[in-house]
Amino acid sequence: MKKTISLLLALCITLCCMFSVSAEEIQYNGKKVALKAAKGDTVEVCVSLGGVKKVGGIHLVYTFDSTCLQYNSYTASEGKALVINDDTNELSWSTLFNAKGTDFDTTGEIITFNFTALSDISIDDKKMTYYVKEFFNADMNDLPQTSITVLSKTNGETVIGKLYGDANGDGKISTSDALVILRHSINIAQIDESRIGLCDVNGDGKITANDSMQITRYAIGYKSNYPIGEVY
Ligand SMILES: [Ca+2]
Ligand SMILES: [Ca+2]
Repeated sequence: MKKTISLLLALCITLCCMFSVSAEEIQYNGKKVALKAAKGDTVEVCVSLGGVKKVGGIHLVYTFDSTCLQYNSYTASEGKALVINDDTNELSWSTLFNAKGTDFDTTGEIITFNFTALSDISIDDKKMTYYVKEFFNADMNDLPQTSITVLSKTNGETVIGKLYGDANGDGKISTSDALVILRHSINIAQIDESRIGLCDVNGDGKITANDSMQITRYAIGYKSNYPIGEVY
């Protein structure tokens, strides 16, 4: 019975989402990179891009805590410049893609920064952030399609970060998370205490069906104005 109610609610949410598309803005301000390492570990920070059609280029800036991370080198399949500002501990990377208007899409890692951990780093620490300083020759209407994914690997193993909206803790955002939140909001089941903080994705201080709906929208492919899928 509970399962049937849940499925019906999930179906309602999905249908609502399909008829409520709105213009959404791109927001890339100081996103946290999930890191987890022990002193001496090799830490790689890998960047992937998707949907960059009609974007001429991109300039990303990373800020990191140099007391616990030592920058070593980078490898890039695309890239024109890398500047390290020692005063601010900023790594800067720019690339120029194909001319505006041509189809260009890339999957996989396009640049990887290599670090050594100088001390232990917990998954909850905020030791590195990144933001997009500039898009070159970009059509603003196309930017909402552009996705930037930054993952870290410690000794070759991908670090699974705590993500906003990941109510079931599997490291991904899916409609299952929306269902977990919906069940919690109507008191059918409780969310694990360690993940409660991830579930108020619209930031209104409550966990409600609206959080569930926002996650469903995200999971079925809509960009969100809320930090769903971002590292907590
Ligand atoms: Ca999940
Ligand atoms: Ca909420």
